[in-house]
Amino acid sequence: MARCLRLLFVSTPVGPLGSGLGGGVELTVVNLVTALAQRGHQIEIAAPENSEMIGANLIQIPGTLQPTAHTQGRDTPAIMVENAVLSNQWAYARQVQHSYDLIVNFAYDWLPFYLTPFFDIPIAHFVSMGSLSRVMDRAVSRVNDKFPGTLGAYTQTQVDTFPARLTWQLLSSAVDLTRYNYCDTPEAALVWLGRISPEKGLEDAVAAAQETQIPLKILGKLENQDYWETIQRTYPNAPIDYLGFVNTQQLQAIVRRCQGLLMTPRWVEAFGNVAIEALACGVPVVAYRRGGPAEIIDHGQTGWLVEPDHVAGLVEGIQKLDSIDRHHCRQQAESKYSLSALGIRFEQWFDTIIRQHQ
Ligand code: HBI
Repeated sequence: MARCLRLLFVSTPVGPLGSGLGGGVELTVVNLVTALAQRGHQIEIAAPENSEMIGANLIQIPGTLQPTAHTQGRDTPAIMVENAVLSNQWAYARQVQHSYDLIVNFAYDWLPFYLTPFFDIPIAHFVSMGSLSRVMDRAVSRVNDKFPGTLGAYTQTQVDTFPARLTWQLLSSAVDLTRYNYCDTPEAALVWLGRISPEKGLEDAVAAAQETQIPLKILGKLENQDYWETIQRTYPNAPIDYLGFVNTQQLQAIVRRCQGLLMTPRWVEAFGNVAIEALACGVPVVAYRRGGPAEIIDHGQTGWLVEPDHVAGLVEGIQKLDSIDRHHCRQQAESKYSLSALGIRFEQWFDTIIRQHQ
């Protein structure tokens, strides 16, 4: 096992850890802290104030939250708000950098990529979404050229959205299986998980619920109120039930009792952590064949991959859910998405970066 690493994680600036605003990357940070601490590494996390995480050494950084990149266009400029928590996080990181072997960036923002050459300590950049803007593509490419091997991502389909010449470490994702309880006898209900925002395509899942009249439970951060109200107005007869943003314990207690999870990404979902959370409960997934879910779901074995943006395909997949072996779904989560395997992958990536930097 590698020596004990002293790691500084700099979390996403769009929201405090535990708020749900950071979406899948929050879960990745939580899982990584658990997996790497189990391997003897020391981790501290510089995160926006009001962050909460059991068992983590949090450094609460004040300042204004960063506007989310996934709502901007390809020509959006790099944004720096007044008293940005992003700039305060990186001023702190620069100040304390010599107490660490490696800094790990989880922000999908221009500043940390631009600052990398000005740091003495190496920085690993975990990129949590596909390509969204030219300014970020350029910032990511410059880090790739000056510090090859320091770009990490979830999946091949995600990195395929970036300029082809970049080299990436593919790290996939994981779930803490001890937090998800398998259920063999579901109720007649479906579930949809995620930030309620247009790129997540919730309207298609609601349309499928209206067509099948199977109750659909909806869980996640209500990020876009107008979008949510439009969906409700468009599908007045859909049997839907919005249960808010809940913690993992409450989420799995609801998900495990459902027949299946619906995934309807409009964008190239970098991974889709909700898919492996469902599998960990034995819940099969009906997903658009797009982005991370297309790499995670084994068609016909752990769910059904359907034609993107076609509600009819979702309905067809829903009607075939009971032919999927739920126990096999749990087994796939255990064999492909365990926390210990995640810890080893990241530890090897970090070791390589530190060795190359010396
Ligand atoms: N937007 N500007 C910005 N920075 C982030 O780190 C960021 C984001 N939007 C979404 C997001 N992170 C996470 O929800 C995804 O990476 C999962």
